[in-house]
Amino acid sequence: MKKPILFFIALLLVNLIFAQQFTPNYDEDKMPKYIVPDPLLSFKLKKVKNVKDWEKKRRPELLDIFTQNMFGEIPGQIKISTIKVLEQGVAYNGKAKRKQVELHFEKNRKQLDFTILMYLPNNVAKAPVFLSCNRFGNQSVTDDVNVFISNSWAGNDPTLGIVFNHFTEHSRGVKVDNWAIEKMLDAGLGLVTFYIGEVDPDKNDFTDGIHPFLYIKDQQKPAVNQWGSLAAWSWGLSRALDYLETDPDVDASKVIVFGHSRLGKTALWAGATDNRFGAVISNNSGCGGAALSKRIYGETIARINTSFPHWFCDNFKNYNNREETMPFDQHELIALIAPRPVYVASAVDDKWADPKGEFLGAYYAMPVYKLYGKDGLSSDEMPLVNQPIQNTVAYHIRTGGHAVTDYDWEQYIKWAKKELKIK
Ligand code: GTR
Repeated sequence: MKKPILFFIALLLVNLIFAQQFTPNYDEDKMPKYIVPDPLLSFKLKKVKNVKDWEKKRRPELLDIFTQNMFGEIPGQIKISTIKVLEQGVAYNGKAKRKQVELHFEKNRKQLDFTILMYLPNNVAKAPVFLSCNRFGNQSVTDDVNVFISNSWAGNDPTLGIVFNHFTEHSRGVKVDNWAIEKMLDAGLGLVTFYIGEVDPDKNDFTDGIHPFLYIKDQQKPAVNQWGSLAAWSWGLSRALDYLETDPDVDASKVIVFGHSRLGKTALWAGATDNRFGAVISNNSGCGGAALSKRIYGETIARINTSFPHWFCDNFKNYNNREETMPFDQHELIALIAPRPVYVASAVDDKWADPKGEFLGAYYAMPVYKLYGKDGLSSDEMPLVNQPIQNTVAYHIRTGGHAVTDYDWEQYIKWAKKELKIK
């Protein structure tokens, strides 16, 4: 057998054994001693003293390290070829304008389109909006029968209405509880969403979705420093924003990019890479999101790279079980969003995502926000449960488990209105 094949088989075996043996650490006393890298100290050990140093020197080197070693770079540009408004109507008892818009892409003899579902408050001329991708199809976020069933691959799950890898009518509304659409509308905000599977199906296969658009010659998968699925979904969020900038019914300067869990990681990356997003919300984003990796609490880098080898670029696997060697950590991902408002939220029972690590991720981003004179978290003590801190950097931990609840949305709406001065 050839050496690379043997190496690959050995790697597979190690990963399999590791996946079976993994027992998460949930004990603060068993955590290693770790040093949180100073976001204001450059890799050449130069201290950042002002916004100019940050923006010209430190921010670019941090963005680069996250790009090359974690999320992966996008090796080219893919722009929207055509926009088609598929459908428009009225929904939620007249409270909302509904639009379904198809974005079409063509490159490298490939074609792809994804459909954006929008609900905009009927009484607002140019609506601020929450923008998020979704995991179970546009039809899953609402009971509205006029919403098209998202097309494209989805993992089989008859309980969620997914049969033969496709959504069925049974999947309509299965996730309504996660999307407080009427609360948003009542507050004068809209929701814009699209299904991640139409951009890049959530599986370890890079022959489908958007990645092949930028392959050269016989390339089968992204190179070690090139985009994984999270970066692809975040690319989708930026293309959705390209469209929103052309929609006269939307205030594109007030687009709040939101995501839960794997999509919380995606939202943070979108906010870091695209400064047109007005604000960012990470709900229970955990490992690879807001939680500090160096704590080794709950899900770890080796574990996430084993369960979801396609989410990050291959270079990220260099840190499997080697968190102490990382010259960066997740608070610096949050710092890349500064000075724009960012909200990190956790849930008490969501230990896998490391609530304290998520809080500290937001807390240690503060020096950069302070450079801009922005307020946030003033102490490394976590706030009490259900007692949000809502400054430019905001945080809450609520009762309950890994989910997006009405409580979460009530906080996000209140905070977004204050931070983005929405009337
Ligand atoms: C988990 C994964 C987490 C989180 C979650 C989700 O299995 O370990 O990192 O992203 O999935 O997205 O629901």
